[in-house]
Amino acid sequence: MSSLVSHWVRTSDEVAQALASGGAVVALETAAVTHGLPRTPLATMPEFLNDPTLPRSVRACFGDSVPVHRALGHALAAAVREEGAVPATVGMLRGTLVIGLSASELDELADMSEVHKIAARDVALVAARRGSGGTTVAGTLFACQRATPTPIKIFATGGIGGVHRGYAQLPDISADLFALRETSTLVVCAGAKSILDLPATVEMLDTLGVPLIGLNTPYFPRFLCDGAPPLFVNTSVTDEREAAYFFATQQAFLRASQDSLQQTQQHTAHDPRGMLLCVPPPAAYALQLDEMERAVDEGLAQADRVGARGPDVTPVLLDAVARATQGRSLACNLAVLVNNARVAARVAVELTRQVGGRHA
Ligand code: PSU
Ligand code: MN
Repeated sequence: MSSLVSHWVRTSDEVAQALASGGAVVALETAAVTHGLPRTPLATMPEFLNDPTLPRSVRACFGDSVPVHRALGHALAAAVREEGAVPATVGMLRGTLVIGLSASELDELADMSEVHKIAARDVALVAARRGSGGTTVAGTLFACQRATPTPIKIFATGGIGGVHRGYAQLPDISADLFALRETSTLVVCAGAKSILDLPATVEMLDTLGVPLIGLNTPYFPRFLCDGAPPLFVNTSVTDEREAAYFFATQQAFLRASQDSLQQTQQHTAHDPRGMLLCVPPPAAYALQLDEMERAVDEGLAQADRVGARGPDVTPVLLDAVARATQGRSLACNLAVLVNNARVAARVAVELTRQVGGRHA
């Protein structure tokens, strides 16, 4: 099977074969690899390395001398495989948007000194210069829709981007939010990153009409902190099977309504297409809200000092928060990313089992 659509977008053979046979596939982003994590080994976080709840194949990725960011891509792929799904790690290598990076391609991306942070807008800009980089949620959703022979339906990340604090002065709103509305993909996340203005982010998701489903929680999680009032999801499900059912139903509705629109020759570009499955951070790692807020304040001051703007804001904040929490935010960030990958894989497997799931 030739999965090469063009030299701009390439779906790996393994991912293409899984998609062709209706198998479980989970897309993974790489902006967290290239821009979200320190490029140093995990030695300072023994509690994460020794966590008995992690599959051995996942823990094995974090060797003593492996930089965290390099280990992460492998760990997420391993977590997805443990649950019986095929990982489709997305990233750009020398101008090609690759859907299903191999282990060596992942290392290549992690080791590059000049990497871009690629949202949907940036895909063509970076490709034009044959550049490389990690895809954000928005960039990865762009890729999900263009996978061959069928789009990828399930995608795992840590925390999505959203409305930044101080948006009234400077409207920094992540392209992730708009991509979520436009792409027919279920995104598994721990809500939006704690560094954001979360009430404003939830309002924006509401305005855009992105459905928020909580996995065993009524609250919209705060990435590294548990959810709490007044931020709620729209509905909550008890397990991955029910999450898959909700998503399959949304997709069936979309197909049915598109059919009837076509029959009457109407067009609409404004159906909400995506869905957010919100998973709280694993309890053993979650940070307290007041501690998180103090750390974010330090991060914001730091971002201000270095004059961070645009795509640089999120990495600067994440780094400052990690230092302010003595690395505990980092351990939690990793736990969240791995946990979400596992949940996403279980949902993907459930989706293949459910009637209509295959074509959802
Ligand atoms: N989740 C993490 N770490 C990260 C990100 C998500 O645990 O670094 C990345 C995602 O790729 C997300 C991006 O799309 O941060 C948001 O960046 P911005 O606010 O510039 O849109
Ligand atoms: Mn931004």
